[in-house]
Amino acid sequence: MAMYVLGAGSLGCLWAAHLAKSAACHPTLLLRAGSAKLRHLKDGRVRLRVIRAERVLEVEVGAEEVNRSPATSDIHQLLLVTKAPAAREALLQVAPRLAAGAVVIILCNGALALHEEISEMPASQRWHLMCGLTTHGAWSKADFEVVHAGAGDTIFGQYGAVRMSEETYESTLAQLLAAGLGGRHEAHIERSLWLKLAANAAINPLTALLEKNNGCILEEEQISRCKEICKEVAAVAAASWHQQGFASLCPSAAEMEDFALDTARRTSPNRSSMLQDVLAERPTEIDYLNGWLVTKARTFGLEVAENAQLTALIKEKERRFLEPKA
Ligand code: KPL
Repeated sequence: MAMYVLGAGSLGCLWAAHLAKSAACHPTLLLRAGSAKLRHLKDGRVRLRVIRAERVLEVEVGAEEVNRSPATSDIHQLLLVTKAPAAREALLQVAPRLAAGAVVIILCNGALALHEEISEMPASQRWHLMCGLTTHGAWSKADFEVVHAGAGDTIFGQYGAVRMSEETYESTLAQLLAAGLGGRHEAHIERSLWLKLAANAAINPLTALLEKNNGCILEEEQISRCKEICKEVAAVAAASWHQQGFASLCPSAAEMEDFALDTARRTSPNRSSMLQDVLAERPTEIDYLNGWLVTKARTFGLEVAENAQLTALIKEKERRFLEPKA
């Protein structure tokens, strides 16, 4: 079965390389129309290099421009690994190629916010959405060359109103798990997505503001900020779950804090993706993490002062490099 990977950044290359190695499916990387990375393609293929400590994995995978054959509905499985702010536009480009009933696996940071955004796209009514979360840390050394800096885990689950058949779900999951990047099915994926959101809401903006690796979250001052952030995330999660009527599965503030600190511990030498974005002067994912929480909190009449302040500070930092200089 062909698995298309939308997004050729660090996570996209990491997944494409491991999927190719597993031979459980044939991955094809989809590149943005007009991407400068297209120049590396030879006969519709590209060589990926993944560096993990002393070991180097080198494999060839298929690669093509996202809208190469716009008139055909040839894509049945799509792993979405773009940056959250780029996901909607990328999906719009690929939409004509997605077959009815195609499985779209959202494996981006900010998956809760992104799932909400994608569900509002009319075309998404024809797709089956799966969500995943991964705590692997990776960064791009060069085009198609990735350093797999922190081994993490990956969890997948069905999420959304349109459910796929058990058979489709099981076969998609088997291919993803064969990649060997950890992974298991989670019946209550929403619970894990909130835990991951708490980890990203704490680690990403704090490391980006301090310009330090993930391990800095384990310093005393940052632990107490992490606690406050998680308390606010848990309050928004509780309000959201209460509205949906199954509040008993909602993770507590203490569980969120444990998860965030454990993630910081396991990925301590890593640069968070937000720190990488800031250093490369790229737009960050803040609107899909703390920014989304602030908006959500408002709809429930809740105050999330710590998350609001972090959102404002990251936006201020972004403005300094994104706005044209006078
Ligand atoms: O998801 C991450 C990110 O950097 O965006 C973590 C898990 C924090 C790893 O760095």
